[in-house]
Amino acid sequence: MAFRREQPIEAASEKNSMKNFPTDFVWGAATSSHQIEGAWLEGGKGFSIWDAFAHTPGKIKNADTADIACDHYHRVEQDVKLMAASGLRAYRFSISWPRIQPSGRGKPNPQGLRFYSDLIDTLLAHNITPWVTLYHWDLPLALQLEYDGWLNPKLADFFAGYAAICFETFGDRVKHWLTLNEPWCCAVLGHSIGLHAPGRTSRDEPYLVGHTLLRAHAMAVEKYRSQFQPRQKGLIALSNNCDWREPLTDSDADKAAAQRALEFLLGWFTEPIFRGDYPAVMRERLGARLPHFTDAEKKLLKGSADFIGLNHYSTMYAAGPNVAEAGDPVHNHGDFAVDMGAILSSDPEWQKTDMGWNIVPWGFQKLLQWIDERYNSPSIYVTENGCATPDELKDGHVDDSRRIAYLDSYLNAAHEALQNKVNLKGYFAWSFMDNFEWAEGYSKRFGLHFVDYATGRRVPKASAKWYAEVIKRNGL
Ligand code: PNW
Repeated sequence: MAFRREQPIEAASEKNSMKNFPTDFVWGAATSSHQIEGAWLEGGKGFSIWDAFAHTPGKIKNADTADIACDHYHRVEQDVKLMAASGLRAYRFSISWPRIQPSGRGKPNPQGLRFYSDLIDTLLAHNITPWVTLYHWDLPLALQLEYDGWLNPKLADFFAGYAAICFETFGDRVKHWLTLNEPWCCAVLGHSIGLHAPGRTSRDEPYLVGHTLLRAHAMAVEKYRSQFQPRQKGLIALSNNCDWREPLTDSDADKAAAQRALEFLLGWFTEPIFRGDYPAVMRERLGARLPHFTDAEKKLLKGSADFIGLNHYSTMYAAGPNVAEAGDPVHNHGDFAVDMGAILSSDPEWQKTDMGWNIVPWGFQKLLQWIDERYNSPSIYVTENGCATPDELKDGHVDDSRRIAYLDSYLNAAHEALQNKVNLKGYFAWSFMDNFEWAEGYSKRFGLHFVDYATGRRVPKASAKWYAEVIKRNGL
C-alpha cells in the first residue's frame, strides 16, 4: 500500500532558539481517582463500576486491580510535596463519585468530602492550582446495578446533584472544573468495544450513553452557572479525547473519511456544546439511532463550556471504506467503525509508544489548528498528553529518555500552534506518576514519577526533572 508521506507543517520559528510560552501559561500534570487512590474499601467509599470490572476475571491484564493502586489515599501529603518539588503550577485530579456518594445519590459521605478538601488545601499551601474533574469513569456501582448506568436518562440528574455537592463544598477554593473526562471512551470503549467498564458490546448503546453524558454535563454546568459561578467565579468545561486523523491519500474519499472520523470523535461531544446539536454527518449516518435533544436541552448545551479541554496522544491515517485493503473491510473493524465509515491505519515508519500508539507530533499541531479554526479560536487547555514507556528503576534512577523526546516533540508542536495564533493556554502531562492503566493494569507506565508497586516508593524519572526545567524557563 502506498502511504502518503506527510510533511511537517512549516516551522514558524527558528529551530535552535529558546521557545517561550505565554507568561500566564498553565503548566501541570494530571491523574485520576481510580487510577491512583487505592483504599477501595476505606473512608466510607462505595464500589465503582471499575472496582467491579477489575474484579471480573479476564478483564484486566495480569488480573490487576486498583484496590491499592498507588496508595495515594494514604500518601497524599508526600505526593503533593513531590508535585511542589517538580515545580508543578497546577494539578488535575478527579473526585471519586462513590467516595462522595457511596450509592451515587443522597447525603454526601463526610470522610470523602474531607479527603478532597484536605487535598485541595494542601495543594494551595504549596501554590499548586487544583483543576478538578468530576467524573473520570468511576461510576458508583449502585447506579449501574439499579439504573443501568448512563443508559438511563436519570443519571444526568444524579450527576448534577453530585456536581452541586462538589461546587458547594470545594468551589470556594477550586476555580477550574471539568465535568466529564473523555465521554467518547465511556461510550465507545465501555459500550461498543467492551474494553472498559461496564464492558458492554452493543451497536446502539454508545449513542444512548453519549446522549446522557452530554445532558449530564449540561445540567451540571447549568447548576454551576446559576448557583455558584456568580460568587465563586471559576471556569467550567469538560475534557475530550481527540487524536488526529490524517487522510491516507489525497483522494476525496480519504479526506472525507478523516473529517468524518474527527466528527465521530471530537465533534460528537463538542458540536452540541458549541453549536447546540450533533454533527450533521452523525445524524446523516445514524438517523434515528442517534437520540434527539429537546429544544430546552439544546439551549442548555449550547455555550456550556468556558474553554476546550483536550486530551491528545496520537495520530492515525483514515481511509474511506471503499479503499479498504482486501480482506480487511470496514466490517472487520466493528460496528463503530462501520458507523464512522473510516478505516484507521498507521504508517510503518512512525515510532510507537509502549501502548503501540503512534508518535506523530505534527498531528498535534494540525489538531490544535483544526480546533482553532472550527470553533472560532477558543481557549484550549491540553488536559492530558504523554506516553507509556518501558521504564525500569536502576540504581535509584529511571532514564526515560524516550518520554523526554515525546514530550519535547509534542511541546514543540504546541509551540508551533501558538506561533500560528492558536489560543493554547495550558498543558497537563499525563501522568504525574505511574498508575493503574485501565485494561492494561500496571503493565504500562505513563508517569513522570516511577512507582514501585511493591513498596509504594515514588522516584522522579529523568522526565520529571526535565519537565521541571521546562516549567522554570517557561519554555523549551
Ligand atoms: C486517557 N483511546 O484514556 C485517560 O483519560 C487516562 O485515564 C488514561 O490513563 C490515558 O488516556 C492513557 O491511556 C484514553 O483509545 C484511553 O483513544 C483510550 C483512548 C484515549 C484515551
